[in-house]
Amino acid sequence: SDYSKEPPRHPSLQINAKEPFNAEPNRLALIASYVTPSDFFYKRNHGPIPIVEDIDRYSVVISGLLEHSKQLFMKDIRKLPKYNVTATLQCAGNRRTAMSKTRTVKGVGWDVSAIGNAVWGGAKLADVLELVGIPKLTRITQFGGKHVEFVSIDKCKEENGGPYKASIPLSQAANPEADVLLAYEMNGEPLNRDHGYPLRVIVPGVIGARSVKWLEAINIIAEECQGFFMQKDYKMFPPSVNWDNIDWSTRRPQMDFPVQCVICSLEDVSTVKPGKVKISGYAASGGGRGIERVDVSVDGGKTWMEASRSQKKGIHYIADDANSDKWAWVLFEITADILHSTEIIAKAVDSAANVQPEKVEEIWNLRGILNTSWHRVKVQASH
Ligand code: MTE
Ligand code: MO
Repeated sequence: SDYSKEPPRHPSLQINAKEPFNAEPNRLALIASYVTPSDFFYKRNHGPIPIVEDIDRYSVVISGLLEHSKQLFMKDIRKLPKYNVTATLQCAGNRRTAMSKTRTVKGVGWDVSAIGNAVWGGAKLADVLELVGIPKLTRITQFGGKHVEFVSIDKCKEENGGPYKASIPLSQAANPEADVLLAYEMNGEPLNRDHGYPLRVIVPGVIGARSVKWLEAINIIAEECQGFFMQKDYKMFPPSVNWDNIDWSTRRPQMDFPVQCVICSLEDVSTVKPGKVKISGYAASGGGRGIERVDVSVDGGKTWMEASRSQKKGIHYIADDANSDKWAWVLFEITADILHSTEIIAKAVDSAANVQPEKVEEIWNLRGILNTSWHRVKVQASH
């Protein structure tokens, strides 16, 4: 594999793996703004970053269970109505390092910043599919039905040098309200190479692994994608499953991400001056479920206070359904008196009243995905 032509990256990123390049911002940089600048947006790759030089010749071919396949160039995709969707992307491996502390798991280590919130600009996949004769759908059916597979141009070791791929149900892909995009912009700029230039899929509310970058082909298929990252990775197993008794076929590929909440204003462990301490971070849930509440404890979980939430930098209103971005995280904040050394905990509740597991042990899994356990940081009070 050729890693000699990687794009430049911000020097402050914490690099978790060099080749393929995997990096995340530090905690404070992550919550410095509601919309994450692309420089500070985590980068999660499985191979070298592809180079697309001739943008006029770049195309996406749609084929499979269709009467006629169709080749779309960038100009065809740009002709479709453009949508800007604010959506949080989270890697299923976010907070894996902490899960590994209980019992070792396999995978790239991540602290708490394998997540970011961006404004993605592009065409709705539902509009694109209409061009090949697939009518718009308005209901999501989870079982049965066809699937839409996304194939990239990158080369991954796990696919024996083949491209990264993933699929979602056709009922989601063809539903305009699911806001699945073929995105060519991130935060008002053309996508950069790390994030999928010139075109990527964005599947809001779903683990990042299904938002395929450097899209080259879309296949309409009868069964879900059989690629490595759908069938042999990114599945949630119970704690009893280990590498000797694993049967990948017993679980379905993970799609929606569960409710998550992280304190970013403090490292574990932090030293603070006794007195008022600001505690802030992010909370997000999958499937378009907004955040209903963020609870913070400064006495190790004995008592809880509700934090304020915001979806716009600087304006600290409690977001209500009417003006909240349903696919996006909320930033939370609370100021508390910390007089002694203690453990600070944050946990969120989503709009379906889903809560987070208290202990990481309860959700430990060998691939180290979906660590959504209560987030804890120890603070030492000292003058
Ligand atoms: N698409 C391709 N083609 N190759 C990849 O390695 N990684 C996936 C997804 N799409 C990947 C990909 C994973 S696991 C995640 S979490 C997101 O991209 C990360 O997107 P980002 O690097 O833009 O943050
Ligand atoms: Mo990921």
